[in-house]
Amino acid sequence: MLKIYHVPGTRSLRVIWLCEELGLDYEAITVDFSTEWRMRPEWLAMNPVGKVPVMTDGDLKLFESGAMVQYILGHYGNGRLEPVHNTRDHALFLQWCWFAEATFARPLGEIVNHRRALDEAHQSEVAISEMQDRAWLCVKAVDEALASCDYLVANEFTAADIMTGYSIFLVTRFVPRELPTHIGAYWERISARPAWQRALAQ
Ligand SMILES: N[C@@H](CCC(=O)N[C@@H](CS)C(=O)NCC(=O)O)C(=O)O
Repeated sequence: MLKIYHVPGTRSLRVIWLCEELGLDYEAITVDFSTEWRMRPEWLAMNPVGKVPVMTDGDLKLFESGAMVQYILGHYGNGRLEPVHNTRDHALFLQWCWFAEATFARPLGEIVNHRRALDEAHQSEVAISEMQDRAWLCVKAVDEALASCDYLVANEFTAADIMTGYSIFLVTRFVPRELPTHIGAYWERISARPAWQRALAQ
């Protein structure tokens, strides 16, 4: 069975959301998010940089949320929630999946890290605002992509919406600005999905 090492509010939500959408059996194991706990040799053996999530399937261990999503689609998806491989739509699907983590979630994660790692006297509102601006460029890119469609790829809900949806969730928590029209409606649409609601409740 898939075991997902989970901390509420973190990227493990992507993996749980996907399992819920696909109706897969999985075990969510909630772990401690303190730096002390994550930097213990036992956890570093699970994730070499001491982050979450981690997912195991038998003796396979993965420590990148996007890789977990692609592995689950490949092994248990039966073609659901992704376009046919080696098509133009699949290329766009890969682009949005990577964009969601490598470009969009990056400044948002750094806002969280900045606030957690530094005491208040050393936190820089200028640095945080710069990271929020970087995230906002991504918000605008997603907004524009959704101007004439309901979902990012082939106008159907796919795992690219799960990857991106989690990044938008971070925006709603760490960037105090109102989402533009299209991405705002999209977030309402995808966050109303029962599978996301069940993931959030874990
Ligand atoms: N690219 C990694 C990022 C993992 C990551 O940054 N996880 C956050 C929680 S969502 C974390 O563990 N942060 C603690 C830290 O960086 O110290 C992924 O997608 O799994």
